[in-house]
Amino acid sequence: MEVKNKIILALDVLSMDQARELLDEISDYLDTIKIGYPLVLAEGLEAVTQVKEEYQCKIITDFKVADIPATNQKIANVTFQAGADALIVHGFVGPDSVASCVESAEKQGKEVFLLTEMSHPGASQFLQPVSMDIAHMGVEMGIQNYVGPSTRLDRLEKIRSIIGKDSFLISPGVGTQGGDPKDTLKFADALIIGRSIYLAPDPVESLESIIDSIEF
Ligand code: O7E
Repeated sequence: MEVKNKIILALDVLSMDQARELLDEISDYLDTIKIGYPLVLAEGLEAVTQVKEEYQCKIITDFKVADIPATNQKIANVTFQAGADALIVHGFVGPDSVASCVESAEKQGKEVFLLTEMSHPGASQFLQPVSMDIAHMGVEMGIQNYVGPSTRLDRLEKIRSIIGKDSFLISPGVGTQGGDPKDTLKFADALIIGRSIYLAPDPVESLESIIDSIEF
């Protein structure tokens, strides 16, 4: 997946009015937007369809899908039918659950991102001990796209070494959670950024300064 300016906006606002107000200002800098539970629970799955159509961008839906295969497949089918280009899936549920999303994606010409380790402090307790195994599982399954934390660069580097240089790795945790954009891009292909942009007093200025910090 190609990502303009190597930045994926985490559109974690709670209404389409807020989403449009933000995107009217900054959409020229972006071509890939992540939409997850906050906006979809507030406005419905139509939010995915609307943002994609109105701003002509790729949508990665972040439902961190983590159910049995049959349920995962229904979630994936409905999400892709709403226009999502990619779906983020948890790896800890195992290969059969992940495979059901991959199957749905392949049928519809869409993509799956496998979530390995998360960026928040609590991820160290249960997820971290298995996150490299999840990355290995992804490689065995032939998965191309991964998510890993910008808040622990030693772990992100390990994930990159497992999945190989040709896989596509996106990384949340930059800015508000403490990760550094440029350092993260030593290992990741693109950053997922939310609050540092949408809570900034001037989102355009914030986004431009992140882009400058990546380029120079
Ligand atoms: O901290 P922010 O505001 O820049 O937002 C980060 C976004 O990335 C937010 O939507 C959050 O839910 C998501 N995220 C993490 O912060 N950490 C993770 O480990 C994983 C995700 C995520 O997006 O998961 C799927 C990619």
